[in-house]
Amino acid sequence: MSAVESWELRSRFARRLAELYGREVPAYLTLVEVSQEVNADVIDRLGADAERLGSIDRVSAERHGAIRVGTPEELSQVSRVFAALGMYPTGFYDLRDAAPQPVPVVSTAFRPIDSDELARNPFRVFTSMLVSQDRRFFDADLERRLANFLARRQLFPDELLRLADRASAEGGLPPEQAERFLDLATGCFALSPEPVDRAWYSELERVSAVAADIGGVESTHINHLTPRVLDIDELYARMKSRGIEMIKEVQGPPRWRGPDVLLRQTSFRALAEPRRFREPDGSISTGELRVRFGEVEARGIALTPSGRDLYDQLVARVDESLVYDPSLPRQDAAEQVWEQGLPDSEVELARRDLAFFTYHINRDRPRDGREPPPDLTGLIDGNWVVAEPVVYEDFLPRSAAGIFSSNLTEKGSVDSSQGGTDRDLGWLADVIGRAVNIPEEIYAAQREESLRQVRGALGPGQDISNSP
Ligand code: OOG
Ligand code: NI
Repeated sequence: MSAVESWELRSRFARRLAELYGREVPAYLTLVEVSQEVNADVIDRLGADAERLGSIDRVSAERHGAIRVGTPEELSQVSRVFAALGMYPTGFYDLRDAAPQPVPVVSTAFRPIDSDELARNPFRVFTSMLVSQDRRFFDADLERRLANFLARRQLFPDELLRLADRASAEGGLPPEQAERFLDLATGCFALSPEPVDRAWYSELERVSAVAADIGGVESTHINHLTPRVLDIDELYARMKSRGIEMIKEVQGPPRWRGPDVLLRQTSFRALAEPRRFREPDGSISTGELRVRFGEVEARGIALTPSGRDLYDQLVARVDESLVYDPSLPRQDAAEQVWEQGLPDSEVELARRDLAFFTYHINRDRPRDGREPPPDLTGLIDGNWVVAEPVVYEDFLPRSAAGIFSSNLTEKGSVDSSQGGTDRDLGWLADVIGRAVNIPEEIYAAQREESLRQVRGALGPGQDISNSP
């Protein structure tokens, strides 16, 4: 029998996690059901246009997960598991000084990079690591006790790591080993039945509920699994009408008449789940924790660095207008700002180099004897090329912080008189032992490759720069 390749491992792993999470958090199944209803309705309404940012097969299967680990070593181990699945660290997110609430973690996303891998299965996992060295959150004594606690646990068994390394080296695993690998890998993300040490958990919770969820328990677990939906406002309304308490708003760009860009997300509040506790007197009791929740997202077009700058300016403008008029719903304020600030068509986003597209020769262009113009704007305007939007495959730090904080019950405590601890993409790469990809570079390379082909087809003398 031939090997199970890494893309197939990834798609089977994503399915296994979904089954696990559906058993553990049944509300997840409702979310998936409603997402699928909404997607089917959008396809009925818009036909092929609905698939402009991904085929319905890809979108229906698409999920992202989130996990949280405690130490650099745990992060480097989980990165070996993800590498076996063809998922590589991409992007660096520092949530420690995030508004509305700082969270003592830095994060990256493990995801496929190549477009054909993404098309096969785009499963990605937002992965956060506790920064217990950060004095704004943890004093030296707590840091030391956290380090001791975390050093005693092993999240990923040796057998799993060995199989993972073999899968990475060989691009897959023989069927039997693949099965074993998937059993072990999925098992690592199940909620642990081990009792939680009440006093220790509560002490960490006073600093940060996320710190308690990471460093107060014996294992990690999948925190949420997020389906992709084609109309997130419709989904939000339908969930509410089913009586499910959603967070206040959709995070990210507003609903508006122009193209969807980046990422819009929303979630329902974490549900109370029964957990066992070890009380200070040694007895075992049952209680509950609210940690895991449901999230859903709609993906738009990836923005170029200048598009992203513009996006950040627009967000700042929305924030300002809400300072002047706090009674305004954020959606309304943002929609106004968007209409004034962002081009409302794909072609204009392309012409102004605000969003990423791949370019392809327009085979339907009638031959009129003209020579193709030398620049990209000319090629777009003269219908020589068609532009296909590049989907944003990453995350937004502000939305991530919003999602984290809307699900925290305890406020936590931050001592801002203390300095932070430096963490950046390079530091993360050292910890993981492999390069951390920069999202914008991946998108730019895709665009560049398409332009190389356009140049080839139009013949020499075409010096198309990739920025109009
Ligand atoms: C991660 C929160 C961020 C997203 O989609 O932005 C996130 C977490 O709660 O661990 O998942
Ligand atoms: Ni998420």
